[in-house]
This record gives sequence, C-alpha cells and structure tokens, in this order.
Amino acid sequence: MNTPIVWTIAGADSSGCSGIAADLKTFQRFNVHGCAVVTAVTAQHFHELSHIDYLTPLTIQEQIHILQKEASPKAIKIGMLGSFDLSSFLENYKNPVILDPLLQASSGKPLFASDETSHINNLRKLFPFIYLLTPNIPEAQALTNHAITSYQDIEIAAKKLINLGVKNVLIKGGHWDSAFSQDYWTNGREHCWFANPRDTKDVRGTGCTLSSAITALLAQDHDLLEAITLAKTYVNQAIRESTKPWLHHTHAALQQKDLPYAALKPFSIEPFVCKDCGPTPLGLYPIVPDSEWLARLLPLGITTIQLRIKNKDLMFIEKEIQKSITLANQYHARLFINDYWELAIRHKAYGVHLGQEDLTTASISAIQHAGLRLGISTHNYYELARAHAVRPSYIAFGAIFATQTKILATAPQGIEKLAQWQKMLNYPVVAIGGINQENIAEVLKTHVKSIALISAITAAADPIAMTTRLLDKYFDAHQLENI
Ligand code: TZP
Ligand code: MG
Repeated sequence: MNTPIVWTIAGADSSGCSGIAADLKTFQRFNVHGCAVVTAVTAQHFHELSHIDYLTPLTIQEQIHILQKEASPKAIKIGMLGSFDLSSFLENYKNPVILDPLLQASSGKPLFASDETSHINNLRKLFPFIYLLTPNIPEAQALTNHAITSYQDIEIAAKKLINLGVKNVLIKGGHWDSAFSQDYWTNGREHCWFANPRDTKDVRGTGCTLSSAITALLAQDHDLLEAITLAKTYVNQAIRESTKPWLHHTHAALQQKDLPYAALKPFSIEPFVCKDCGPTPLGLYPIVPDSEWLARLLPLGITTIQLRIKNKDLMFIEKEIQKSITLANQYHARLFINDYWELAIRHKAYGVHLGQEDLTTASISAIQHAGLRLGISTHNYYELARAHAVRPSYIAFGAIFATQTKILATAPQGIEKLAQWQKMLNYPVVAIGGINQENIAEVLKTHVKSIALISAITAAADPIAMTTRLLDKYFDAHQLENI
C-alpha cells in the first residue's frame, strides 16, 4: 500500500505529551508517514512549561524548502507557529490544511511570540487557505471576539470563523462545564454536534492528537465527517486507557464505548435507548415489497422480515402495512416497516427501519416512545455515530458486496470490515447488500447473527426453495458456532 506523507508544522514539547511528539505518534498509529517542521523548542515537563525558543524564519523556511523537494504532503497539520508567516507557502499548496490555533499551553503559558492581537491577525491571514480549523472554546472566543457562554454562542462563533475564510470549523467543547464533552462542526451549510460523556481525566495532548488524527485520515482519502468521527473515537479511547499525564496511543481495535454520538442538536442528557429485539437473534431477514411475500415466506420459519415499499400511493401502503402486521402477528414474526414510521406507529408494528436521510425527518422520539424497535442503515463510521445517537435496536451495515438492488454511494464494505463492526458493536448487526446462497456462509463466519436479503430471495427462480436453502445454511453455520 502507498503510505501517504503528511507534515506537522508545530513546536517540540520536551515532555513528549503534545506538539510534534503527539503528532508523530498519532501519524504512526494511522499508518501515514509524518514529517515534522519544528517552529519552536519548548522546555516542559508534564505540568509546566518554563521556556520557549522560537526558531528563526530561516530555520523554519529551510525545513519546508527541503521537504518540498521529495516529501510533498497529502495533508498538513499546523500547530504552534510562533510568528512565522506561512501564507505565501499555503497560497500554493492545494491539499487539506488543518490549523489547530493554539494560544495557551495547558499550564496557561501563551504559545506565541508576539502580542496576542498580532498573533491572532497572523492566524487570521491564513484562514483562506485552511480546510479545517480546530479551536477550543477560549481560542474560538479570541479568534472571533465573541464571548461563548451557550451552545448557541458556539454556533455563532463557528459561523464567524467560516465568514473569516476557513472551509470547515470544529469547535472543541472539551473544556466546558457540562455532562457531555461536545464538539461542533460546520462548513457554513451543514453542521453536526459530536458528543461524549465527559471524562474528567487530566491528560495532555488531546487537541494535538485529534487534529493530527484528522490530518492522517484525510491523507488516506476519508471524507471529513468520517475523519472527525474516527479521530474522536481514537482520542476518547486514548484518554480512557491513559493512566498517566500523557495519552495512551494504541493500536487496539476501536470500541463502541468510545464512539461519539453525532446529532444536529447538542446533548444535555443521555439519549433514550430503543426497545431491544429480544434474546433470539434476528436471523435471516428478508426485505420484501408487499404483504403477499410475507404470506409466502413466514410459513417457512422466517422470524424477522421488512416491508419496504417504494413509489406507491399511501392508500396502498397503509393497507399493505395492516395486512403485513396481521400476518406477522399470526406467525410471531418481527416485522419492520421501512420509511413509513407514522403508519407503523398507528398500526402497532413491531419496528421501523430508517435510512440516514430519514433521521432528520422522522420523529425518532415518537417511534421510541410508542415502544417500536428501530433499525438504522449505516455505511460508514460517521453514519454509525449518527445512528448511535438514537441508540437503535439494531444497526444495518452494508453493502457488504456489490448489489444491483440499490445504487450505492460507497464501495462495497467487504467481509473484513463487517467482522470489525461485529466485534466493535454491542448492537445487533444486520449485514446487507449482495448476500446470496454462494456467499452467506462466508458472511456468517464473521459471527453476525442477522443477514438481510432482497434479490437473493425476491429475484430467485423459486423463492420458496431458495429461502429454505438459505435458512438451512444459516442454521448450519449457527450450529457450528455453538458446538
Ligand atoms: N441497503 C444497502 S444494500 C441494499 C440496501 C437496501 C440492497 C440490498 O439488496 P440485495 O439485493 O440483497 O443486494
Ligand atoms: Mg428510507
């Protein structure tokens, strides 16, 4: 694999907790090669900074100049800059630049050479070249001249920073006094809150690590929201596993407990947890377009099924939902209604299945409070964080393989990633997309307990024989697992 090169332009921290040291450890963890342009040397132990020596513009310029000759970066992270003027270099640089606009060390010492106003003006000059700015709340206040005392103030400050020229801003609320540590992202058109229960541990280097993890992930062509989600999960894990003043940089697999909740609104309390689907795994999970299919499949021993009707009039849909609920009840099967959550509530279906686009339009709390189960489709970690914020009854993940049934926005996920998600998540995972009689055994080897299928059943020459065969394969795999 081609290892991307990334740069950090930042200060050296003798304690090894933050600055270049944190950035290089993070780059290593995310499998990118990190080059370091040192702007300053700081004398620090874990809790105190005693001295800063800002390197001369010539020394900084020469590091950049020689690196440009054979280590051109796929992304750049900028931390402590002193008073060095990077604008003429950034003007000609086209890949993503992440600026972590440091103003103070954790110990409170200023991290700039000039007075604060000229330092802020120097940073602002760079804004038009910045893909992502990652200030904490005091930095966002100083950069915008806007006091922040509420979530709304954070949104206003972010907007101001966008108007000052940065393409994206992530304001880190980690230093705020609330039950959740919440970061706010916006590009001026869309926005998202990333929330985690606050960890009060006093560890250093979290900000540097977050911005360098995002940098590494962008260099690997992840989109920004995916990069933020993964970087936050990593930092949460590194904080949680730390027993020292420094972060525990680790290659350990990501865990659900470190995943942020991602939502359009900030959190004040833990999200409501959806009703679960009971102790019996969801199993083979056909997705069908009408009630006749339920009549055909339920007698075969199918215990979970989804009614997914697209492009039909509402009268037809409501009738089909009613018929399907009656059938499902008759066979004690778990019926999920795709999209039509209001009808599902009205007619007391077992559950609702929603896609990501529905998360903003459906009333999730109405579904939850009516006691219906809720399944959510996901295709990446950001979507997983969005789904996690509504604590669903299951997570559908796909498409595992190429499929003709749906035009996919993303490449097939593959078996390996499915296995990772199955390990990482406490939610029941439903594998979907391109699964059929040839590959179902391979999918079941990941230990997923539910397989959703459309065309393998609905486009089969003999759907009943096919469903029976797929059920046999499902139970064979589970018996093997239970031996
Ligand atoms: N979501 C992800 S892939 C997919 C959906 C609805 C289609 C699955 O259909 P098939 O025919 O089982 O590949
Ligand atoms: Mg939908």
